[in-house]
Amino acid sequence: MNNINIRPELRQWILATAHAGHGPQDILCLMKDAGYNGEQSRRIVSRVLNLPLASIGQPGAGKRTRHPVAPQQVIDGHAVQVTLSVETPAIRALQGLLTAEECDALIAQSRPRLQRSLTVDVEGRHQTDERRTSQGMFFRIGETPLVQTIEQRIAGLLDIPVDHGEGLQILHYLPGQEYEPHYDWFDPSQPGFSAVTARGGQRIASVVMYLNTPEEGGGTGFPALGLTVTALRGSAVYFAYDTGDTASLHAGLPVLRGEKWIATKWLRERPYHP
Ligand SMILES: O=C(O)CCC(=O)C(=O)O
Repeated sequence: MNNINIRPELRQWILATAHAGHGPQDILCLMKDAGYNGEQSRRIVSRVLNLPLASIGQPGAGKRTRHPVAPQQVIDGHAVQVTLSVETPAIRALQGLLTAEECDALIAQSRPRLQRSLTVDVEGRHQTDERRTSQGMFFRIGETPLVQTIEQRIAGLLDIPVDHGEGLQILHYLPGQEYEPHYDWFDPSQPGFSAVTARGGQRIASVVMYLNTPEEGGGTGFPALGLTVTALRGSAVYFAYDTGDTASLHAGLPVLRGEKWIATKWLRERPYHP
């Protein structure tokens, strides 16, 4: 390792890429695309960024969330019950994450701003997509006192700083609308991967909060596990994943009667500054 010879241009590129917000994992992927050997890249990145070799390229190199522990977590005086736990992948059904008043206020504040929901294509561009037929909108981080309160509650519950979160997203589904099975992590083999992970790195966990109770349907399904979490006002499902974790496949199941409102929080391994 001491004899490793690193070209000055490569050293400079690694430092600039790290400075732009990419973690060691992203840098390894880019080096792999450029034809570098995996073990050699780990040693070079470890040396240039002055990080222990053991922490480079291993799962969990970025910040991870702490999974809530049953039966209850109290965050700043607000009690959240853990009513279901799956260990692999880590999934928790959480009761009482939001109060009824908070749910109603989020619906009222977001309703005038709803637009057709989008997905991210393989190039990292936003597109309308027949697999996702809801309407939605994003709050900016800390946009309102209520949004701030919820962001801080999630950060406390999962032990991850608020700035690792993407803006809170509100979604509204009518009967027949759904989000077909998908992953929330970004696929490193897609050409748009570096663009979508340039800020904040990879997604590591999601929290889907139910703002109302649909009359029928509209749960969140995990088809690889045969699990459906029922959408109940004020409750939520939290799930964490590694890149490539196929068990985290999930879907917003079609609403059969009534409507469904949710708030989604996606969390990144590093600070996400829009
Ligand atoms: O609607 C749901 O229950 C899940 C939503 C979802 O998977 C997403 O927004 O990524």
